[in-house]
Amino acid sequence: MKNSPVRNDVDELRGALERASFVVALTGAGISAESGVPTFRGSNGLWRNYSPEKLATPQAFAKDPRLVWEWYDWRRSIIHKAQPNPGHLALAELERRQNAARRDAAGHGFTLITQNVDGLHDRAGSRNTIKLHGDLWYVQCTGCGAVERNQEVPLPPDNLPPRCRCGALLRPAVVWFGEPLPSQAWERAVEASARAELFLVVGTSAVVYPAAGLAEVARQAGARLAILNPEPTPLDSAADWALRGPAGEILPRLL
Ligand code: BV8
Ligand code: ZN
Repeated sequence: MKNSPVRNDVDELRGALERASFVVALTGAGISAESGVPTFRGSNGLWRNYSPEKLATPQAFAKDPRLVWEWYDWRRSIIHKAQPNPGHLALAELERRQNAARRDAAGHGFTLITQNVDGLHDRAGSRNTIKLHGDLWYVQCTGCGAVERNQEVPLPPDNLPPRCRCGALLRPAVVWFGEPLPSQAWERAVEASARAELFLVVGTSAVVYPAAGLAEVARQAGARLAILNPEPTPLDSAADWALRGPAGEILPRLL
């Protein structure tokens, strides 16, 4: 546990960011909140009074694939209209700066790890993003395993749940509760977190594992931790900085 008080100084964190050679950012649904995308556990996250934890499971899909697809279709229609916000854009700019610095000094770099499935980091220009929980713009066949991009919004109601050419049900290519994370993404995320000098945790309630555990991997390896969230999180007490505010406001001030 940390003994010095947690600091909330943006200028100090900006200084640490400028000096850091390898930076990692872990993002959650909160970074997309200012783009109008409901968060998982926030008050506006509910859909027809279902809790996401109940819908984002293989059991819910097995029981009622149409209901689960109606939820994803609703989220896809919101995300389709949403725009990346200054928080997404700032992380894309940070990646460009860190990579430019890398050309001068070895070891410089930046890795973005996201729990989000909305694709807004891609649309903001982030390049080497590790998607721990998949991407709702891809579908996966429960029969033949084929994975393909599907950006149809809305999905035709008479074709819900959608089916593969092989006849089996298609599912969103995302990780549900109780399912393992894609091993390659997870290994890359652990490797980057263990190299980080500075680990930013942006817009996540840090309750979902193993994703939230990456902050501990980084801290154990000597990284300093900065939490950016309007609300307190379980990681705050272990953090060097806890900046209380929206990501769209704080991240641009760090550049
Ligand atoms: C696994 C994809 C093992 C789908 C998601 C008991 C039973 C079963 C499982 C478990 C259990 N106890 C623990 C577990 C493990 C479970 C887990 O952690 N559960 C939690 C709820 C306790 N984890 C799993 O099941 C994982 N798999 O463990 O597998 C295994 C291993 C081998 C073999 C077999 C099995 C899989 C977890 C992945 C689940 N899928 N999403 C989809 O999106 O549809 S997780 C889901 O939660 C989203 O990805 C989301 O990103 C993620 C985390 O939530 P947050 O991003 O943090 O969002 P949230 O709404 O919670 O918070 C938003 C935050 O933003 C808030 O703090 C808010 O203050 C802040 N905010 C708001 N506005 C702003 C802001 N911040 C900044 N700026 C703003 N403007
Ligand atoms: Zn198929």
